[in-house]
Amino acid sequence: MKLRYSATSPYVRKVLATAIETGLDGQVERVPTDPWSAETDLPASNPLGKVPALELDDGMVLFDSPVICEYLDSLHGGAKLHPDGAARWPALRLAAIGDGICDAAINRLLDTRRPDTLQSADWQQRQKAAMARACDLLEAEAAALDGPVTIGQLTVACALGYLDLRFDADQWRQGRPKLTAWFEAFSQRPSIASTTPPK
Ligand SMILES: N[C@@H](CCC(=O)N[C@@H](CS)C(=O)NCC(=O)O)C(=O)O
Repeated sequence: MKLRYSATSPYVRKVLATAIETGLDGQVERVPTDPWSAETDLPASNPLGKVPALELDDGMVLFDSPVICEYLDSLHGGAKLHPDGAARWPALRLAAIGDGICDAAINRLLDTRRPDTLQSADWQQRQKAAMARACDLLEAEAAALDGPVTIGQLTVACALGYLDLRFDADQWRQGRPKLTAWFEAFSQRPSIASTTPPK
């Protein structure tokens, strides 16, 4: 399997963390890819032009990180990151919150990179507010982050790591002691510690 990846993408990080947690890291060849490069051939793999994209040995390409993570989770016999039964929906809900933080953060970041005259303060504020509300929910529901590791915790950890990378000035830890403590502890896991994005 070949993973089209960029080292700073939180979605890619989640896929790499999933590969490590599932023991499949050695089977995933990493292909550095800049989705923003004019020369990139990424759209030939993923017409949406986004990383991550996972090229399988039979030629099929999987994209959108939740699909890739669930695929990797289907390939091993250990404890599942996408549990069945009652634990499934809380795990997927956490994952959706984490992915949503990333979506809002990237929307906001991309707007800050537009020419000044094209930027929208309202749009950036809307994304910032969504990020803050999602972090507030995680603080209020911090107990849900305990327990066996799932795709939910991995996604949230990658999202908070992305806030540290791109929106350090927001100081997401402020007023959120439970989430802060959980993140510091969870970040010791090899799957998270070894995938920290470069500053
Ligand atoms: N929903 C997608 C989001 C992927 C995504 O937005 N990736 C960014 C990098 S962090 C990208 O490749 N952007 C290029 C573009 O939007 O053209 C997923 O979960 O995989």
